[in-house]
Amino acid sequence: MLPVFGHLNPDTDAIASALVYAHLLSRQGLPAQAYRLGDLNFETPFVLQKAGVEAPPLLPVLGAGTAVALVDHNESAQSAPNLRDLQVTRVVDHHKLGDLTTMQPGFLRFEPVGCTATLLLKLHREARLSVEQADAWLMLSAILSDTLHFRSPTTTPDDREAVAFLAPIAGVRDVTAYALELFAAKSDLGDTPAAELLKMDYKVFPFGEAAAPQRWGIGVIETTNPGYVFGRQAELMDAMHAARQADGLDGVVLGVVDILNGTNRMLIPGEMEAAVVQAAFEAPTVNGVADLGNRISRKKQIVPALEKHFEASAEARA
Ligand SMILES: [Mn+2]
Repeated sequence: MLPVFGHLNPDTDAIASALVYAHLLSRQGLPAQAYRLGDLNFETPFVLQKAGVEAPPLLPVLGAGTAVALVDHNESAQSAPNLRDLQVTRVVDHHKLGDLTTMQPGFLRFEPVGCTATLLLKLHREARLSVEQADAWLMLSAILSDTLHFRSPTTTPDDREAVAFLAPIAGVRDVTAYALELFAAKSDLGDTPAAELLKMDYKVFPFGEAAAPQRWGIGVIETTNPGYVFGRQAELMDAMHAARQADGLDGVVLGVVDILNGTNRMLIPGEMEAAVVQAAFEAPTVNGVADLGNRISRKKQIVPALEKHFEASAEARA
């Protein structure tokens, strides 16, 4: 069985795409099994219940050389800890290419669309396979989640078309109402400890050149209720300081995205982060918060600006 998995700190796309891709490969005669690389967030159990699908099991430790398929990520810092010893044979992803290498020629499908599930629908069509109802639920939900129901600048016409195609198969009559249910589930954070909130949708990115490498942890909380998150600002700041130290990072930031208004106010725990965010985004930090306006996409707006900033500072040093 080919293990198929998405990134650490999985979001709905990472889980749904692993399940759908494993099912698609199995239907095509390549037995595959979906796994997850961490606990589910608050939105995904709602999606799985609607789809009538069980959560995939946690990825066990895989022996060196095991063939694996990746979905919704490709960078080793966001993957299984021993990814470099594994044999990546397939990747379906919509993120920038990171440090991926393969031992053999592989099946790689990368497109700058809003969601991995949009690419999985294309793979169904290219294979001339019908889409089953549970898979339609999973893909539809992942696309609505990743694109914030088309509010994210990562949204493409392909994502919109995929949702229009999948909704009747899933049996969703009112996509807008379903998206709001999804966002309500995502925003129901309860009394989750701050350290968990920080890491719920959190990725580590390497920046800069080899001579002066930087590793930053970038978390995002997408919510319809940002007031709740800012009510816990002090605890979150403590959790960010702790994560920076424990994980040996150069910076940690946490974007708080107001889903319905399409705005991002980022929590900035220290002076170093504040200086970088000022330089990269021209956004001053006031009382620990930098207003990034409508820059709500980590992959399309936050990470590229930081990458550019650290490249420019490397050039300035050279
Ligand atoms: Mn995704």
